[in-house]
Amino acid sequence: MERRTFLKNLGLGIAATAVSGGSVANELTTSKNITMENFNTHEFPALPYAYNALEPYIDARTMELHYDKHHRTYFNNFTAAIKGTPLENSTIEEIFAKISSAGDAVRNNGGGFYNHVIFWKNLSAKSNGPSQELSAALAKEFGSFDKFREAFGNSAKTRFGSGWAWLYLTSDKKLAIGSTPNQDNTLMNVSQIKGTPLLALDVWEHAYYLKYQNRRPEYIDAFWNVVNWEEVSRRYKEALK
Ligand code: MN3
Repeated sequence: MERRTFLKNLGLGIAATAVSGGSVANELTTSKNITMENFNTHEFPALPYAYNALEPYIDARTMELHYDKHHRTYFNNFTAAIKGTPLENSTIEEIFAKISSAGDAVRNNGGGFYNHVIFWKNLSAKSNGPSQELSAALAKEFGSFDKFREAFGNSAKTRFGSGWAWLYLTSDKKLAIGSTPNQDNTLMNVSQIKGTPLLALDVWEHAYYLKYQNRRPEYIDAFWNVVNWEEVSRRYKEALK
């Protein structure tokens, strides 16, 4: 099967768009509910690879439970929580911009739904480096690529309890690193750190406990082997517009 067809069958509008340009892009951007990452709030997207694709860094059993149980439950609960509310047909950005008035069920499950979609897409068995553009911006902001990784890793390692580490672009187009608790993210009006998410790392125990038990730092170090820099670079370019 051709790559494009394969990706399309998986429901990966973005990847197909990136490969083909043109007609698919037009089709997707005409829908009001689909935004920067072609994010459809009414659809549970397919995992963009097999459960075992990220072995040995992230094991197949963890991926299966994480995607098919944890992530799916967030989606189902989000769908139930937002149904019949004024935000039901809003974009995910609009929902997060008003999240303080949407209630805890929408906040926790909407965040859980969205954050994992970003997370799956920024992982890949084939991990290259960032684009020249992003690479230069990371070096400028953090000193070097290694220093960026160290700062991001520290943010992930020091998040107390459950949450997420982020590389994000602030409204004044600066790269920044930070973490959010629970299923919050940088698009939420309640978040202390705000901007467009570029790279996400799930540091809930369910993301690593089967393989790494309590050794979160080992999981974080392994994560760098499976970062989909192509996707992170695409998001950066998109967010700069
Ligand atoms: Mn998770």
